[in-house]
Amino acid sequence: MNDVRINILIVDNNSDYLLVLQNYLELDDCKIITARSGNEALNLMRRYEFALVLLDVLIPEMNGFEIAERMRASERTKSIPIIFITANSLDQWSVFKGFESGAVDYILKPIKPVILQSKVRVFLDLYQQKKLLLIQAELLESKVSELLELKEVNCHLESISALDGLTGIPNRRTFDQFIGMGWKNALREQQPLSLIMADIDNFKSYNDNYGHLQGDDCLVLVAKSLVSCIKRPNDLVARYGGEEFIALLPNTDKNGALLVAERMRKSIERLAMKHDQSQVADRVTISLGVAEIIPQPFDSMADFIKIADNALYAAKHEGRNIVHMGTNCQFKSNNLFLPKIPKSFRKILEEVWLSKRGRVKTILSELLGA
Ligand code: GH3
Ligand code: MG
Ligand code: MG
Repeated sequence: MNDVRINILIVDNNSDYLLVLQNYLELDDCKIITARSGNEALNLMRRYEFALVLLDVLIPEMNGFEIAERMRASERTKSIPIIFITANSLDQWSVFKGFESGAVDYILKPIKPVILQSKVRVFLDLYQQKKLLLIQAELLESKVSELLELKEVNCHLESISALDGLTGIPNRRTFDQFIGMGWKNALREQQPLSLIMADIDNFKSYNDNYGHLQGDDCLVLVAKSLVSCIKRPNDLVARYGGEEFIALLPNTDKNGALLVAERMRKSIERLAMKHDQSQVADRVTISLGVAEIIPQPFDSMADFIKIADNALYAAKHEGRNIVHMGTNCQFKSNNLFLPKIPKSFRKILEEVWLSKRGRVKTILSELLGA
């Protein structure tokens, strides 16, 4: 077992006196080590850690003050507190002035055990407090660096995460990337692009009735079932948020999208998950909104998503557990130039854009600048 006692070094050339001091300092938590010369003392200080050094001032060859000077010169020993033991009067106190205050004291011979013990105790307490502070500082430092590392890992995971943590299907970030690509392709190839937005009916009361954990299980099953309804490799079903899901169907027109949406609605119904509090059925159901578009140069993707969202809202309004087809009549481009361009002129511009996409920006700026 490791010796956890605190080391105290006593330096005196007189063996009898060393014995006396040793006897005075028989403290349970201390280990007394002795040295008879300055060199022996400095060697011991290089090998062991000391909480305190008791130095007799009058040692031949290297006296107590010289030993102390050498201690101050070394990084390892410079902060070890010293108690000088002197037979002389306080005249010598001026010599101590060069030392750091608080780390040095003196005791006069003949030594009274009580005085020696109380002085030593003060330094030992200081040493223990310093040790404790060091341990706490190290602990704090390692906790801080642990936290920083964890934060970095979390940021990284979040930035690369493409899947929803609960359901394991693509998350909204992935959807945003896919719709961006799908939109560009549909615009370039002038192919239809469809969206289905689905939302679980009366899901709040499902949670209230069966608890959040069962609510989570329900979300996982719904997600799985919705994914099983899409068949083409380029289709994507993602968790859009809470109990909302979204499907992106490239190269799919209104009829195709309605077919998939109805398949989704039925698949959830067929799961037959009991929902006593539903206003619609005895089981979990979903409502769906569908949007379709062949994007044009000035169309806005955000408005397209809004159409699906509005269609979903209409499905809820019409009684839930149904599919509602959105209309593009509320479709508005968010392009800032548009209000200034007459409708007929816009059609021409769009045609120009489709045939000469590379130059359209220049043409536009020329036209609008004129
Ligand atoms: P509506 O038919 O109009 O959609 O009604 P609703 O109750 O489904 O809709 P509302 O927006 O009022 O409530 C949605 C609820 O979905 C709120 C919340 O309790 C639940 N929810 C959202 N995300 C989670 C989730 O990750 N886990 C669970 N268990 N519940 C969720
Ligand atoms: Mg809902
Ligand atoms: Mg909702």
